[in-house]
Amino acid sequence: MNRLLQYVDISYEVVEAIDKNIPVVALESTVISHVMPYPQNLETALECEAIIRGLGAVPATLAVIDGRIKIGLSDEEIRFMATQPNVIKMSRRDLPVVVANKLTGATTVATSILIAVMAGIKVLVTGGIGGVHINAQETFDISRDLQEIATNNICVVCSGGKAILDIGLTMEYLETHGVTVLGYQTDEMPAFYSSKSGYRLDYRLDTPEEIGKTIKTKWDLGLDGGVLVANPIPDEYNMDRSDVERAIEKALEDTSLNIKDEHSDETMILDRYLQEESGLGLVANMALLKNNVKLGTLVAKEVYRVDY
Ligand code: PSU
Ligand code: MN
Repeated sequence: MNRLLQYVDISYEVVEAIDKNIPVVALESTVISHVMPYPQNLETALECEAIIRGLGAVPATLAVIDGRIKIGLSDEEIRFMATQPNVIKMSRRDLPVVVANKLTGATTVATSILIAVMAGIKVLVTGGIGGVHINAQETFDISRDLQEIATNNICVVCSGGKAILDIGLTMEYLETHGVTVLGYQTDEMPAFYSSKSGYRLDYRLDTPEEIGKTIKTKWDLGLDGGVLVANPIPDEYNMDRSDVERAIEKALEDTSLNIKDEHSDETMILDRYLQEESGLGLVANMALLKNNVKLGTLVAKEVYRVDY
C-alpha cells in the first residue's frame, strides 16, 4: 500500500477532475488563515474557487485539518480555516508534526506545492511567494517556498514576491536554482502591490497558450522543477513602488509590530499601513489574488491539454 494515502483526503470534485483530466488549480490557505482578516478572507477564498469553476476547471484549496491532509476543501472547511484562531503556518519542516499530532495548519506556497504534487496537480495560484528577505545576508531569512518551487514540477502563478522581500536577491536565487520565470504581459518583475519593480525579466509571454507550451516543453525536456509566472497587479489597484517602500520602512521601524518575527503577519501589517496611506492595501491584495486565479486557470487549461 502507498503509505502516503493514509494521511490524505481528496475531495470528490478533485478526484473526479483527476479522473477525467479536467484541469485542477491548487490554492494555498495561509492567505485565508494568516494574511487576510475575516470576513474578507472567507469571501476572497470562495470567490477564487468560483472564478476557477466559472472557467471550467476545478479548485483544490489545501490545508491540514486535525491532522488530515485535505486536497479540496468544502465551503465549511474554508470557513473553518478563515475563523480558527490557532492555525499553524506550515512550511516543509512543520508538515509532519502537524499531521502526526492531529493539528490544524494552513499551507504556505512551500507546503501547498508539497501537497499539490501528492495528487499530481500542476498549477498553484498565490498572491505573492516567499523569497529572500531584506538583510538576508545577516538573518539567513530565505523562504522555503523557493526550494519547493525549484524542485517540484509545478507552475506557480503570483504577483511577484510578498512586498517585504529583496526582489533582486530573490531573482538571483531563482536563477541559481533553475526556476524559469515568465512575465505575463510584462517586461518587469512585478512587486506585489506595484506592477513595476525596476528589475527586468528576461522572458515576457503574452498569452496563457505560450506559457502553457513553455511549461510543457520544460518538462518534456526532462528539466524537472518549477516555473514561476509573474502577473502584475491590475492597473486600477497599482501602487507606486516608492509609496510601498515608505510603508515598509515605517513598518520595520515600528518595533512594536515585530514585523521581523517569523510568525508575524507581515502582509497584514503592510496592508494596514497601505490602507491608511492610500486607501488600498487589503483591497489591492484581494484584487491581485483573484487576477492571478484567473490567469492560473487559463494556464492550467493549457498545461492539461493533451493535443499539443
Ligand atoms: N502572500 C502574502 N503574504 C504572505 C504570504 C503570501 O501577501 O504572508 C504567505 C504565503 O503563503 C507564502 C508565505 O508562501 O507567506 C511565505 O512565508 P515565509 O516567508 O515565512 O516562508
Ligand atoms: Mn521566513
